[in-house]
Amino acid sequence: MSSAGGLAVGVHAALRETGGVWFGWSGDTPAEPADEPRVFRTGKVTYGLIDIKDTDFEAFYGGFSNRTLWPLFHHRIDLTSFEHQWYATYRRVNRRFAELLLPLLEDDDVIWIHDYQLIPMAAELRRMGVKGRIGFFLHIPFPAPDIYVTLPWHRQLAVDLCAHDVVGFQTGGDLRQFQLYLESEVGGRIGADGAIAAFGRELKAGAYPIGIDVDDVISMARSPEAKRQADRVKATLPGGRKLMIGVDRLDYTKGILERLRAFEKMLQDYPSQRRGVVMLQISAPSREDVPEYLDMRQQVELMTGHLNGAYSESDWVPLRYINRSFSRRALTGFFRMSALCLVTPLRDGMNLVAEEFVAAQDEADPGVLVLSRFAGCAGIIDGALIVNPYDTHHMADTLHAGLEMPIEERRERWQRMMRTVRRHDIDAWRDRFLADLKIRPVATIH
Ligand code: ADQ
Repeated sequence: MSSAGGLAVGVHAALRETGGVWFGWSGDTPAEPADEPRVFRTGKVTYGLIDIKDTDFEAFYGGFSNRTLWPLFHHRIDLTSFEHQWYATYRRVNRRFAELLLPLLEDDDVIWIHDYQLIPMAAELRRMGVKGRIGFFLHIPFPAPDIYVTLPWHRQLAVDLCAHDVVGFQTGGDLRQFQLYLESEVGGRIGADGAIAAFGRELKAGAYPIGIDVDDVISMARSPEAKRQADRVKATLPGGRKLMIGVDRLDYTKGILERLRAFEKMLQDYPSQRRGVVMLQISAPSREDVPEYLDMRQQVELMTGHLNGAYSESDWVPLRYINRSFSRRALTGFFRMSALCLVTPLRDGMNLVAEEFVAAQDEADPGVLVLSRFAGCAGIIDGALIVNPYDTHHMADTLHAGLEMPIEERRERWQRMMRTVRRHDIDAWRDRFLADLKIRPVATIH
């Protein structure tokens, strides 16, 4: 897998073990897509991959998915575009996905659909006569109803969500927003255990926080490749200089600018930290055809230039900014040698980087996690230093405190973090969701 992204990492880890059919976009956008999926098998997983027509791709993916649903669901109405033609294409592509999946289905198949690009797919399958159990998991946050209703098609997408048997969200907060919307806008009713009655259907909605494959990350972090990568960085940090790290897709939801501002403020307010610390920000290029991402990249580049220009000395540069993706092994090596990791999204479904950082640590000398309260995983990980990324002063103080934290406290916090990351790992997520999906809801609402 070459792209940096939490969905692919998480879902692959879950499927590798149980086996099943992975059905999705091939990554290709030809002028004349084939009429059937390309099917092949690797290990226990059968892949059915389909192309998206070049002329549909822009509106479906770069348009409705990433310039309408993505910003809106992350509370960025200011960056949201509402285009009827994008929406029409989004529905058409979802119908085609359903049509191409249909011949591969057997009667007792359980279908699990992932993320905001495919909200209407189950409703299309139902229209084609599919009666089996269908679940949906939303990897990103669900917005507050006041924001969600700015979407001209909010009702239609809610009907689509309710065509599933189980709808999963990352956090209890996301689940509540969805329930509030159904109750206040469309006369839906909420029963015990997440039961919902809406649009003439009954379903279950729940919170299923996604996690990581903890042992896989541990073994990557201890691998020779991770060590080699870490040693290369260590060789550039003379005299016990500490490394702080940030790793994300270059996305405006990740709070990268806010993080850099806090780093600058820390250098300003705590001159004793200067020369003693280097920040490594690794931002994988993402959605580069979307103009808002280009803007974001330019702002980060400007800020990097400013920060290094203002604070560097002849033998010390505070910020290393890398705009490319690394292998997951290399990342775990960097995590393991870092004294502190900054995960500061303005809004984020869960955030797997935070969990990967925790799992990659050396338990004898673990690093500190500084975590935004707006990451879904802030409700899961116990032991991180929680910050508000809009509060630059407090974040700067927290960075200083994190860098100075005594070893006993680091160990104690890390143990708590690791316990919670393990309890909510990828297997727990998959098993809980599938257990709910495979049983018919017991609670009915009248
Ligand atoms: P993402 O927004 O992509 O995921 P995240 O959960 O942090 O965010 O997952 C990113 C994944 O990509 C991690 O496994 C990370 O290691 C990898 N990655 C990030 N930057 C990288 C880089 N520079 N090079 C290589 N790999 C990199 C979406 C939602 C999240 C949700 C996940 C899973 O936005 O909120 O947690 O799905 O549901």
